[in-house]
Amino acid sequence: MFKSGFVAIIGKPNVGKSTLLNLLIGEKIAIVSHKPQATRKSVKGILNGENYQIIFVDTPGIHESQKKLNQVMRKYIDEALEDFDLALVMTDNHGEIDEVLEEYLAKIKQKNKKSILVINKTDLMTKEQIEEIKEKFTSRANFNVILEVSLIKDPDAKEKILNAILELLEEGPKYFEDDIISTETERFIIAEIIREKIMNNVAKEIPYHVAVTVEEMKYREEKDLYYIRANIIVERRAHKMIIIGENGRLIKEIGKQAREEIEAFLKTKVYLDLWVKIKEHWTKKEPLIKEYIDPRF
Ligand SMILES: Nc1nc2c(ncn2[C@@H]2O[C@H](COP(=O)(O)OP(=O)(O)OP(=O)(O)O)[C@@H](O)[C@H]2O)c(=O)[nH]1
Ligand SMILES: [Mg+2]
Repeated sequence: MFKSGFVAIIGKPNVGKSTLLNLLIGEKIAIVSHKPQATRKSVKGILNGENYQIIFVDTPGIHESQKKLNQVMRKYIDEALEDFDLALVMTDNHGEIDEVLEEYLAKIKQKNKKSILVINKTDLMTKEQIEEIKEKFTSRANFNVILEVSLIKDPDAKEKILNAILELLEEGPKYFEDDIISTETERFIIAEIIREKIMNNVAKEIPYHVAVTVEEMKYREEKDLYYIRANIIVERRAHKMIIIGENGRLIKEIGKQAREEIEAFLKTKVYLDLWVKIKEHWTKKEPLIKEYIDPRF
């Protein structure tokens, strides 16, 4: 029997959803940050086995805020929960459940879909804390399976989660060709790699006002490298100055880290040309948000 299905990965920000997607797929397709709200749109990853195909949908962390950018991000979570076969609800050592997460748990229940609770980051928890979190979640929703893992410390975390998913998935068709691991474009993944380096190198709130778009990407045969030109879009002049840094030091470091990772991703040499542009109030304007966070628009 061939099994397949769409698995929506949902949870509060920073619980490890994107870490899980990358672990399951075996390649880095989603960015990871110690800062919350790293993921801004849903990212699909496809895992093929001999008798199965699983399409994982990583989503932005569930978070209540009236800010326009957050509202657009929420739409991606809603979209992922429009049509799915199994929900993988993830939490971490904080075990946070708030009203919005409860809304989504209710939605899963109402759709009568199967679900798995993954309690992640057990490396940071005592047994008692794990039990407390388990109780908190099971008193609010029914899960078919509950798993306790540390994605970064348990060598068998991937196998545990994958086996639980395969148990619950039903017979289904192959939706994608075998050689596709993601439906995201190269340009999107490259822009995200750059944004990840900004998130992890630039202090405080600034990364929340930053978007990255890849404007040009071409192979230069004579030099045997990819020329990639990307814009780092900020809202204010002060943010531009901070990202550039004294004598351009910070942007150089961001560029170096991003280039190395893009080279590993494309498996070629890369010349990365970064430009910081100011677009006032872009995080308040829906058409601009969509254009900047999702190359489909
Ligand atoms: N200690 C510990 N940290 C972990 C574990 N799994 C993931 N992390 C870290 O948790 C942070 C958040 O991980 P992400 O995968 O970006 O979390 P996310 O849920 O996708 O976050 P958003 O995209 O913001 O919603 C990163 O710094 C990860 O390295 C774990 O098992 N233990
Ligand atoms: Mg994420």
